[in-house]
Amino acid sequence: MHTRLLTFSVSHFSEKARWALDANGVPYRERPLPLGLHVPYVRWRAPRSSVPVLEHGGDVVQGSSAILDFLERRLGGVALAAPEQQRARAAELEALADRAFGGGIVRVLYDALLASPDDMVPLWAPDLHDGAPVATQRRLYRAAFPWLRWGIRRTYRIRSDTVRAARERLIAGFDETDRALGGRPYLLGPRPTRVDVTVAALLAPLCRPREHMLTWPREFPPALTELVAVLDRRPTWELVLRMYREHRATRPRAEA
Ligand SMILES: N[C@@H](CCC(=O)N[C@@H](CS)C(=O)NCC(=O)O)C(=O)O
Repeated sequence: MHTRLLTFSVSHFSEKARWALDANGVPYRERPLPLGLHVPYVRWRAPRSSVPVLEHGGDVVQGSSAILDFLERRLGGVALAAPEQQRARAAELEALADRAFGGGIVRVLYDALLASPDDMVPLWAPDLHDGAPVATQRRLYRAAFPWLRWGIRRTYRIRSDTVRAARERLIAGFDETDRALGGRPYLLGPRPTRVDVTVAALLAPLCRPREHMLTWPREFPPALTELVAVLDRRPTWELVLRMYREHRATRPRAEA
């Protein structure tokens, strides 16, 4: 039966789904979609335009958490399942991470990085050595950059007030996940679960773990450098780096 994951290479919610599929050894093909043109393609198959979308036989599942649920319930992929008695807590923490880190990172990072096509274009069209015509894609993204920047700012409602609120939510999210860790190795205790994968995948664009398949900009603009100074070395940040180092070393690395 064919299993296909529709993504953007750069999408951190797609990374969450990709990681869960990989961790469970589920064979699938990834179809990274071109930014902007993804809208009609995804809407033709699913209710909204967002990725990730999992297609498995006749089933179409949209949204990273729904994909992880489908993986557990329908494909027997329980490697990252939360222990039965902690299911409610797991759902609560995953929702917090989706909101504070998933939503927060998009606004804060795009607001800063959309200033420079040199930062963004290699992330939209990474060289993953898969034969994709990367040079052509990059040329097209560069040509369409002003239009894409406008569309992204509009889609995610990126304005100074929403970016400020996203930054605050992001920091408050760290407060909560630091507290939840409480000195333990993982958010629900002694072994990693989908909650840790969610936090790691969604914060990766900020924490920039070396094992990530994308090469994030080493030099951040000042707004992001300041945010990094507030958050690095905190337990949640350490968790992200450790999750990638110890549980995600299998992906090919992209050249910027
Ligand atoms: N709650 C969704 C959020 C997905 C999401 O925001 N996806 C972004 C990429 S990271 C996207 O597809 N944005 C473009 C669009 O919505 O058309 C999930 O968990 O999958």
